Amino acid sequence: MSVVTIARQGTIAVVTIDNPPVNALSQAVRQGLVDAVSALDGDPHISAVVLVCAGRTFIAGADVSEFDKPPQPPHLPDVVSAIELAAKPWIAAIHGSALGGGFEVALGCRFRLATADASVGLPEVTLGIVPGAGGTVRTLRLAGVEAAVDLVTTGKPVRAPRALELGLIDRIVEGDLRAAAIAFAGDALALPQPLSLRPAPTVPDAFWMETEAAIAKRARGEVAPLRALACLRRASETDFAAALQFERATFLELRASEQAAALRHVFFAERAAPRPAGLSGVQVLPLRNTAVIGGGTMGAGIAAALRDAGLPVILIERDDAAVERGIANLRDIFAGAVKRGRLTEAAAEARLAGVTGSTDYAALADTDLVIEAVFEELSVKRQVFEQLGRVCRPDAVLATNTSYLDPRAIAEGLPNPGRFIGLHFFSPANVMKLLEIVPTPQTAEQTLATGFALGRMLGKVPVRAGICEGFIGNRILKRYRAEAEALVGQGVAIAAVDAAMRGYGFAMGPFEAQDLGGLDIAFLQREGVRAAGQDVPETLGDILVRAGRKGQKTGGGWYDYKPGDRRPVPSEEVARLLGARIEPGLALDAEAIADRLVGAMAREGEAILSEGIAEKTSDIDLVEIHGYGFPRWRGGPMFGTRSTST
Ligand code: T1G
Repeated sequence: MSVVTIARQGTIAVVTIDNPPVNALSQAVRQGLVDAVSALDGDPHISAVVLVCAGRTFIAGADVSEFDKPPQPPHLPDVVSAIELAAKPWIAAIHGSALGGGFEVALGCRFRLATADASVGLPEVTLGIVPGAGGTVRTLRLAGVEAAVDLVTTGKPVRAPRALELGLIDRIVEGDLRAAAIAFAGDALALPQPLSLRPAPTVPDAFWMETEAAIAKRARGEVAPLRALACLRRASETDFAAALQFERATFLELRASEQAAALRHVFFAERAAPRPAGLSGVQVLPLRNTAVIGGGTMGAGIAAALRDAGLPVILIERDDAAVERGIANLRDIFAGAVKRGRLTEAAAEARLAGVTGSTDYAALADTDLVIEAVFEELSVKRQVFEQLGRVCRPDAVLATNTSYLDPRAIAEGLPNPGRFIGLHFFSPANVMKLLEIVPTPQTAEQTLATGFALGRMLGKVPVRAGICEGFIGNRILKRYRAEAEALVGQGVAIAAVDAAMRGYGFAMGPFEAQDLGGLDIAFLQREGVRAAGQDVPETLGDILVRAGRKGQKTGGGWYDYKPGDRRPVPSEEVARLLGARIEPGLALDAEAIADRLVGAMAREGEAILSEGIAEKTSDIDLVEIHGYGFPRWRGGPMFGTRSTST
């Protein structure tokens, strides 16, 4: 079955691409398009051509799975040029997403029509590359410099209404897209000039200088956004052919880069994570209504995530005042989304209307899924599950959001333990993508599959984790922090460690991050383990917490902070407090510091893998990227040479 077919309706030809799942521009699709141009240019009965796609979306881009192979002709720039300079005008009819090469093909068409919920974009920089088929050169001529810079260097798609405002599309179509496009093509069209023949807009040098500085600050070592900007400047300041050649050369160079390989690794790992091969075909339990026990920061965040997915939520707290506080936390979350333009007022009200506050567990008699998010104390959690075991249906999925306690201890004595599972959300739970799914040995496969189905419904990156202290992410975080403290103990300055990890691509170094989150959280966790009789050596962080230095919230932690100023200042008190524990003498440059810390993460990842706590290295990479800010364009601690595992 050809992936590109031609139908004729009067004098209008309809070229349909049908290449599931997302009509990616495989070699066969590219060849089919070139053949269609030849066939239709030679057909005297045809006056115009409509390009549509079958399935759920317009062309989603070049076929990312072909990037590891040498490019095969016909090359996409030639395909786009053939369409653009065809004797008959082509009209792109866009539904779903026209992304990357898909939007570049649409830019080769004389007109672009789209459904209201469609989006267009050039996400290439998110894959470590730049557009490779005229996206920078044509977008700049179509929508101007600033719009092109925003679209190309951020990689963020725009929805049809915004695309129409920017001139990226010509019309939003209601109803049947194919019919509307055929009707549009049948009108006497005043044909605009092909984009390749239009003059390029220019801007003062200062614009490029300022934009480059802003992107460099945001990119933190990621290469593609800056190279995309260079392509756009070429597109503005040289002729079309020269700019197209420069763009193509940049694309081919970056396509072979380590950062592009890392970003492709993450792209495919993210798409594999929500559907583990071992669970395909396992029946999922119903997820129609939910409940959250605990309306604090985590509980309210989880409830907000459930509401964002359209699921009704019963929010249970211990008394009316706590219920009110929980509802108020939710109201604040949605109000913040309205303020940031992510929700309308009406949508925020609807989110809140779907939450029922209660102190009565009997309200959960017919709830499909209950997520416990109460204080991180075993006896408190066990009390919650003792009540849930009494009032909930035997097939209701009961989950704990614990981050450090053993789920087996929490579920001890629970009737029907097969329906119990750990669902470890990361704060803020309605924003952070990572969800660690932690089955106990008694968790039924159906319950595990339901956990992943919930992850898909919430738009999370779900990763299965085995039971150990800290599961995958917090266990690696503990190792990362210990290695950072070891460097300080060997004489490396605290600020040098943080600067090195920011230079590696983290938003913050390990010590700055602890000051922001609070040193006392991990301190209390260590104290709990000590109280249970385990020997946990005193850490440098313990010394600081015992001295009252818990981080920004106490005016000082690893650093000092001036009142009202969150900028970290190296602390003489810290030097005094830790002096006895520091053997000066180790001098490491930033790269060596980063190698030490990322190497420690990778070694802990190897242990996690060998113990079966994680199923594959890419899962560990996803945990670090989506839970702990590991720079995405580095692929994760296990990616590439850092991991010896397959
Ligand atoms: N190539 C190959 N496979 C792709 C693909 C692509 N571009 N996009 C998606 N898939 C697969 C994906 O792996 C999954 O496979 C299935 O399709 C459904 O994807 C020359 C060089 C389009 C918004 O970056 O953003 O063009 O797991 O789960 O949530 O300048 O896919 O089912 O086997 O994500 O509905 C630029 C990437 C490429 C778009 C749909 N294009 N894709 O989201 O489905 S570079 C992109 C997406 C380029 C040119 C350059 C999303 C989507 P499987 P999914 P979805």
